[in-house]
Amino acid sequence: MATAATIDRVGDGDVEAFRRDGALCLRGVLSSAEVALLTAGIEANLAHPSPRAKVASSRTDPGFFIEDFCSWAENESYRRFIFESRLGAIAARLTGSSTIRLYHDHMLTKEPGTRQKTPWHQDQPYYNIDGRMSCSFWIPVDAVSRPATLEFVAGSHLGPWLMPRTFLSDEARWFPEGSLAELPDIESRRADFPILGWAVEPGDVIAFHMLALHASGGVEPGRRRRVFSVRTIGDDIRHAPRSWVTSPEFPGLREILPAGAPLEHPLFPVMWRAGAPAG
Ligand SMILES: O=C(O)CCC(=O)C(=O)O
Repeated sequence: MATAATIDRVGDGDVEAFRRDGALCLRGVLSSAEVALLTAGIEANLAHPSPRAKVASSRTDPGFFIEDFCSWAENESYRRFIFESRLGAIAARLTGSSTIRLYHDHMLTKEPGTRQKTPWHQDQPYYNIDGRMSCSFWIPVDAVSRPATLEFVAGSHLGPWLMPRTFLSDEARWFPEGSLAELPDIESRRADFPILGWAVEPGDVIAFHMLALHASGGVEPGRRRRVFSVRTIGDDIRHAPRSWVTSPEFPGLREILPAGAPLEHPLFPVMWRAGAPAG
């Protein structure tokens, strides 16, 4: 799938930006065939959501925000996209890892006119993993405007873990109340934070660290915002079973993979390994 036009897109400056800011936009990384493959995967997913799918907008929202998780094993287009694109190689370069595994996939579609914003949060406190070598990709198959796109607080991935809460009802269902610092009120003091964000086109990919604080806007009437996220993990990531239900959940994993173990398990297949022949 990777073509001459899609290779050698990640330079030293990109690696520096990822490590300094915790997020960067890589332009034109995907070919039109890869975007078409991913679009087919998202449409198949929307037509047949898994039992893990969640509606993340309220009933009164004029649009609709739907998320689904961990669908790669049953969605052939997702599977081909994840394992045949250069995302694994890019994650290896950005994180400095010798092996990149898939952690999970996450579809996030906002239909036209969705008002529901995605509140500021870090991803890793919702997960069952410790370690720093992480790279998630936020991959739109539709053009996304600057007001609707994913935004980041630059450098926040270097700071502490912050309290994860439910997006709609603001409840602490993961770490117990008081056990992590609360998020600052970024929206009411935006000028005080180094906020990054990029309007994006199909083919562009946003890469970010799982501790980077991020949020997104609603979408304009008449514009869909279909996004697929590929979450990848590198060399130092370890299993951190929790006493609560993580998002996403990996049922039964705690019984077979001890705390502190690398995620060397078929649930987390290798996407890229140093020295392996290109596929
Ligand atoms: O797409 C969105 O609105 C939110 C995305 C997000 O939070 C993520 O990919 O971790």
